Amino acid sequence: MLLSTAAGLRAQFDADGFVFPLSVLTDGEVVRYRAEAEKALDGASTTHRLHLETEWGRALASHPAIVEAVEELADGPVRIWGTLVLRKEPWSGSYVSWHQDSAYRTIGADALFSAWIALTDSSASNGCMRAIPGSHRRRLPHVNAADGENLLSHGQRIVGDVDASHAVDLVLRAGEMSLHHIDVVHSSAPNRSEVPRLGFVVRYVRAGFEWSEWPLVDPHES
Ligand SMILES: O=C(O)CCC(=O)C(=O)O
Repeated sequence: MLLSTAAGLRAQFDADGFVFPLSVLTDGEVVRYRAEAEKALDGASTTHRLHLETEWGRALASHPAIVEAVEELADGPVRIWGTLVLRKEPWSGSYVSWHQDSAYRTIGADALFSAWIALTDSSASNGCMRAIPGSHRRRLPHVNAADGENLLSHGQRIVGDVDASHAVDLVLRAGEMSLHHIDVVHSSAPNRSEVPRLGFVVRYVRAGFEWSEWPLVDPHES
């Protein structure tokens, strides 16, 4: 993958609907943000709005290395739309069903970019994100089918069978991130290992995007 240039990053993203791995945090930052995320979770599997409610959440979502990569992809300035932490305990059945992020947001295909930042190593054995290359070109019907283990708030899942034969494991080391398109089909499996999996997700929108439900944050003003 030619991720070292903005053109390479965009070409890969346009072709697959995701890019990874991009190294963004130092070891010290991983230790700090992981401790903060664990504290905010307080034993839960998910928590959100951390960029609005905590200083560390805003700092992480505004991290220059992360924002620079997203702005290269967007080819212009972005704003922070949302943040989310997702944790899987060792040996936990928590999973994420196959879905497109657009299923639960009325946002255009070209407006939102997600960064999934690994605060622990994230591998096939502890339930890393999986994505289907090229699946971002078509929006698919979804149904809400929440169950106790699905980490998605409404259990959103694609209707019918998903052909996952070409799915890619987005394997990341702690401190690396992947970027994904709002329409890429993705999921993650339960944690079948003795180590936790912890990810901090930031959703960015292009500057100028109209949104009135909550404030959009300029990462350059943090
Ligand atoms: O963390 C996961 O396993 C899935 C995350 C996800 O669905 C997302 O960031 O859009």
